[in-house]
Amino acid sequence: MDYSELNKIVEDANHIVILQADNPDGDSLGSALALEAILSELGKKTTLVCAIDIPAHLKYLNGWDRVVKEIPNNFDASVIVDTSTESLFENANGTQGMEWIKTKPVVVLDHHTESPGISFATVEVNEPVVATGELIYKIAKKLNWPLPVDACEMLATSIMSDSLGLTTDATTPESFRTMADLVEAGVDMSKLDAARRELMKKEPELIPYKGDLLNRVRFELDGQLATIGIPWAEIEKYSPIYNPTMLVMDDMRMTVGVKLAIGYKIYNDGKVTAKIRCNYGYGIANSIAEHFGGGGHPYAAGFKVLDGTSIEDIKKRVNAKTRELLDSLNTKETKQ
Ligand SMILES: [Mn+2]
Repeated sequence: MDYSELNKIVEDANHIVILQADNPDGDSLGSALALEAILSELGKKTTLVCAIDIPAHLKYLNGWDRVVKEIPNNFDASVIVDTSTESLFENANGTQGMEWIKTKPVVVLDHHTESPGISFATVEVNEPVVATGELIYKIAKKLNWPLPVDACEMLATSIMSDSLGLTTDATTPESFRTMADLVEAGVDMSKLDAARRELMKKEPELIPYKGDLLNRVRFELDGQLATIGIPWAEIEKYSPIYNPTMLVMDDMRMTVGVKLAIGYKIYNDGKVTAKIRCNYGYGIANSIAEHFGGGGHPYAAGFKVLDGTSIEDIKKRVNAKTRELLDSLNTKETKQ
């Protein structure tokens, strides 16, 4: 791919909107901020837009507070980062701003190669790299775009975020080479990581609460499934400062014998939500979630039950389904 069409759109535009979907993460925000730095260096005006508040854990990325919720009314082109799924623009779809986007050139930069695509895109660049940040680096090199060190920091953050520190399946030698180039360009990984860790620090009251939660973890299905239940009083008290389930999810998964962990939240109106996380080799989260009307990925999925079924009944049905799915995995293993 020569990126010439993309280059032409950027060259012809003065004011470029950089758009993230409704699920901002380290890659989408890092990519947006990197593009902002690169395009500014090219003399362009940029506006960063995301219809959803930037989550607290991403606020160590300098510039997150420049992201606005509304699409401006005068600009020349837009760049959508890290998505090729129109339904992920639920909050913007139907707004006047989104109509403006559709009347001007739209560049999509993404790495979700299985996604349906954006119907109103002028140019879609969707390559099987580990992060949109890696793609932007590749394009910047090819087009001789400037790469100021703040842009490099954001690209490094994108890559480390989506590759979970260069450890996922989708991480390639090229991802490592890109990271090496970025470090050579002046990115200080220890400084970036210190900033991220600072933001991960927890409020003191969460520490004894985490102890309570750990005491309440149940091991079921012969220790293959770890579960935790969070009642409404705790959701109300702790959710504003931390997602209770996530306080113990990693501990549950990092237990010998455990193949998956499920966190249930029981709301005051009877609603029950389940968050499912699976360990490597046991990617059945989406199959469980879909059985109960939810969805997600093999290793991370979730569902909601709104019809008032009791938590005990839900757990019984989930355990039965989980047992069935784990058994069929075992059968497959034996056959090999
Ligand atoms: Mn991504």
